[in-house]
Amino acid sequence: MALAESILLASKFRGCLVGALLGDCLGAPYEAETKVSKIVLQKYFDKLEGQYFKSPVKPYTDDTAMTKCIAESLLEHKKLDASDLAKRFVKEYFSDPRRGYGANVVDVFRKLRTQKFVDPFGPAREQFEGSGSYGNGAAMRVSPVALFCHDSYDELVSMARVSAEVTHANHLGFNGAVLQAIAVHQSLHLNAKEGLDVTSFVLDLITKMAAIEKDDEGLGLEDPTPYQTQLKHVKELLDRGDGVEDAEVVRQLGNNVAALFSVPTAIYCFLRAQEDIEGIKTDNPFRRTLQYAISLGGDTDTIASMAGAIAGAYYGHGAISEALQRHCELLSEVVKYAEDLYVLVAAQSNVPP
Ligand code: F2R
Ligand code: MG
Ligand code: MG
Repeated sequence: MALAESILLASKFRGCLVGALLGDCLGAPYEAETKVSKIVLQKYFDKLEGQYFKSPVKPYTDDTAMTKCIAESLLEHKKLDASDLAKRFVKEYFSDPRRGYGANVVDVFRKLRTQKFVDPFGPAREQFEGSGSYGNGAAMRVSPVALFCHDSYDELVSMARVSAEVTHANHLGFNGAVLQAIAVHQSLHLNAKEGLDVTSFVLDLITKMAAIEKDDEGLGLEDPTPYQTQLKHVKELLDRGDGVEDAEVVRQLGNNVAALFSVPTAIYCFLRAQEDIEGIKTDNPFRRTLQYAISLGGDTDTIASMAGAIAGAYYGHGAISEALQRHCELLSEVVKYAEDLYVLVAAQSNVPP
């Protein structure tokens, strides 16, 4: 790989994790609001970007706390070690529980601690009377896996799934994480200077999810290909351009804590924000992605965080406003995780560090 390409890739690694952090920190104040006024959000972002605005740091939530655990585990072990990951999730939660964790995932942490991590997947399988969680908690934290597996698609798919299964045993929970990881991976491999073919981006995701959802054929599901169905809705909405009302986006794609009704939404936000969006005044498509994701309401921190990870991996760190970044708690640590992951990946794949 030429030096210029390696500089770009390093910037994409930072963009991905910083993008996820910004979505979480800036989206968190609006989490669970039904709909967020675009006018209010415009003022919020303008103020944060303003030269003279000094505010307390915007705290991160569980999305970033768990992303941090995955990054640290991969950096230390240079592979995905499910027991280590489980221990880190548990330690992180019990040392800093007030980060807005999912209501039920906390039961997994308690059980893991009680059984002393003998079976890191066991407690997740017991959730919801054995059906497992379909929440988006595994998808929201998966970005470091996509960076770590930059060079290997097959490894990406299996590692994203295993990282998810420590807490999310339901096929919708872990496949949501796999889809989010694939979307970040696609962004990493595209050059923003060449422009994005949004249709190809979605069609590629549909093709890849077809191979993954094949595994669920024996489950007797009402819709055996739920993520492909949602991604087809994403494509239909994109085909209709800027005229689609927010209410319709939420009705078709969802904006809640279920992975099925938030991961495709985050992908749509990134793709729709390639073009201007009515009511959002910025020339910066990264900022547009976050502002639009938050404006849809619902699970704003998580949808903005997932959209931010995909957008940051596509545009790179240089496209993200420094003024917005400096409001976020944990920024320097997150940048360091991205840099260290890049060095690790470069060392393993003959890329200039
Ligand atoms: N928990 C929140 N937000 C609540 C408000 C926080 C507030 N701002 C505050 O600070 O207090 N956000 C975080 O949770 C989401 C990720 O959740 P995760 O990790 O997937 O957790 P869990 O508990 O496994 O699933 C979430 C809920 O989904 C429903 N659910 C999941 N599987 C189900 C199943 N098989 N059957 C029925 N329901 C199921 C449950 O209601 C779960 O509690 C992110 O938004 C993160 O930001
Ligand atoms: Mg959160
Ligand atoms: Mg959330």
